[in-house]
Amino acid sequence: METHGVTKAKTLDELIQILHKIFASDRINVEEVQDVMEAYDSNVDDWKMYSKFDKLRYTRNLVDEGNGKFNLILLCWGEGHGSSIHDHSDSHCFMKMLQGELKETLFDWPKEEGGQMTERSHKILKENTVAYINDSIGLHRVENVSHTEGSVSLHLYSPPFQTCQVFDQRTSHKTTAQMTFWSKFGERTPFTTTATKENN
Ligand code: CSS
Ligand code: FE2
Repeated sequence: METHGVTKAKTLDELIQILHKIFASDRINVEEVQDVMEAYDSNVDDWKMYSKFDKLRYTRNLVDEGNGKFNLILLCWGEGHGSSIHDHSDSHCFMKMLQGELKETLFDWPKEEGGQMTERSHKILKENTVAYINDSIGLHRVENVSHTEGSVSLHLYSPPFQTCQVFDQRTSHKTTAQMTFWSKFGERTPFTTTATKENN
């Protein structure tokens, strides 16, 4: 259905179909993507097969590979779980809240190593809203600050990326982090014995 030019997806599958159409084009309109993701009303029945929580840290669960144009990933954040301060490897990052809330803290890119990082602003992302960031906007940290409720968010990264830079808040020191999946298409990712897998 079209309302104010935005196609409203009734299910997550419909949303994925719409996103495939949008990303078939080479030029993408950030506001259009934000609008279609926001228009979808989160329904747990649509995404529960991807929703997997871990006791220790947030999980990354691959939902769709977007014909190679984007990755759609469901992130499950237990109480108190959070990311490092990180960049987005020159990609677009859209974050749709499906359940609960997350705190997003924005940081400036450090000018030099050695000093504390500058916190620019923070906000609480509410259910069904969509946040957007890219490297020209800055860096961020994302956290579930709730002591009682898990949070679930749906992330669209375009183009897809497998590593990002993470930053130490006190020293601004930067390292490269591997991004791994807890599950893919609803199936637990086989355990690998290579280097420590870390979330970002
Ligand atoms: N960078 C995190 C989520 S905050 S955008 C991740 O995808 O693991
Ligand atoms: Fe991020």
